[in-house]
Amino acid sequence: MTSSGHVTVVLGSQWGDEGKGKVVDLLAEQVDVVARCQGGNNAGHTVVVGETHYDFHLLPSGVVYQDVSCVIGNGVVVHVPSLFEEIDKNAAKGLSGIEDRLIISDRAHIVGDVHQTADGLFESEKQGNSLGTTKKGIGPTYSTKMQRTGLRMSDLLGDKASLQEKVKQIVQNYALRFPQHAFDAEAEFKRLESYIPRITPMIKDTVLHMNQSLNSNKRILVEGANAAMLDIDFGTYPYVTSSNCTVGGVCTGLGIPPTEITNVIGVVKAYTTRVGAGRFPTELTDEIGEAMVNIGHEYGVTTGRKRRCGWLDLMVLRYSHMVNGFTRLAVTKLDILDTFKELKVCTGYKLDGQELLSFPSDHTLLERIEPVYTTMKGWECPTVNCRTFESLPDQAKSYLNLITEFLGVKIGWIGVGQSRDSIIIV
Ligand code: 2SA
Ligand code: GDP
Ligand code: MG
Repeated sequence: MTSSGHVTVVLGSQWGDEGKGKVVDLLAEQVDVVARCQGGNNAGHTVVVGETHYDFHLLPSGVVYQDVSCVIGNGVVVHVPSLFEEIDKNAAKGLSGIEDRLIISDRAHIVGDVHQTADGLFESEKQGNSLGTTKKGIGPTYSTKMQRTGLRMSDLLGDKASLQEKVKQIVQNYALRFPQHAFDAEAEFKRLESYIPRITPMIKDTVLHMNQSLNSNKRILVEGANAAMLDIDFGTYPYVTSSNCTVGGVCTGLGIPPTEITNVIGVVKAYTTRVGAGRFPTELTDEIGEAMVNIGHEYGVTTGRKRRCGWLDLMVLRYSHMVNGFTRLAVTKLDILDTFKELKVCTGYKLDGQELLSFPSDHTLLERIEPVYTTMKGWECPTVNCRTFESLPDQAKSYLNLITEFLGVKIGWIGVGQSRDSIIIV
């Protein structure tokens, strides 16, 4: 191993949709490789370049740069027809040669249609207690991976009879679990078989590729999906996704050593949002929360679902920083707060009158937590044209300084609009 480490990681610090796509787009201009390490097409990452809006789900957002090579790592779960659709949609928008510069790990697990069906069935059987998944088959696919009955990309390259047998086993398991549903193992196999000619050239040993890239001093950017509070271990379990969205997922999802990671950028939305079920302590169910939804256009990129909004929660960020060790923060959507008269920031939690030192593991406690707020005056003027920290209104500077001081991490970027150039580089 001769590399000195050139890996920058971009991670969501809250409940997702912080603007990771925009931050990756900004940084991808200076790198050679952009890689996804976990999640699947539950993710929805937006990149806005001039008049063109891109929404990426499986493709790393760096694909907008023609000279960047893209990696879908072993930790990602891939629904192959959705990937093809995404490639075609973006080719129609003018991104050329995607298939020539995309490689997919031979160890990545395949999301079958059967997993997506099962996701929907598990959700409907929970009735009022559903998790609010994206129904993209993420949980069921990671479950089969852990049960060691999953299908991997390498299975598409091998013996057809063995592939057919593996598909049959997975489908039969779900047929036993959901006898009311008509599953068709043969149709599932035929569909998978039909993807083989197109997907085969993209399937590679990405562990070797990533390590060769490191050894030849290539600059690598890792694009995290979902976020710390949705992490299967550290998030608000069970209202979480099924992968490690925190920094550990980078190593296990790509096969690169932790010592190669030089920068960990935490993307922080200037307020809090959450889509799907599960509580968050600073949620606003009043007109202020509704104003955040409307001004911030808070609707899911994958499902179109409305995102719930609330005040910025520094207890969440401190916890997220404990797990991830952020070296810099990218604060996004500051402009969405431009019109608010007053802003609150959560700086502590109380439970039965006692101060909590960290984020609790028990989700049921979240409804009893009393957030301790610091109230600040809003800046009530546009920030969209600000391009330096100094040019921001004083109250906005104080808001950002509070984040830095509370966490002890510097802010490197401040988002003040959707487009690529609406950014302050500090
Ligand atoms: P899943 O489908 O099993 O991963 O769902 C489990 C929980 O994880 C949440 N989740 C997300 N939260 C925010 N953004 C996500 N991506 C899309 C977006 C979401 C969308 O970018 O807007 O379009 O609705 C995402 N993906 C999963 C999910 O809401 C469940 O709470
Ligand atoms: P991701 O999943 O973290 O990549 O975030 P999403 O793309 O799901 O959602 C973030 C939304 O905020 C997208 O519509 C972005 O275009 C938008 N966005 C990102 N940064 C900013 C910003 O600084 N200001 C504004 N107004 N919008 C932003
Ligand atoms: Mg998103």
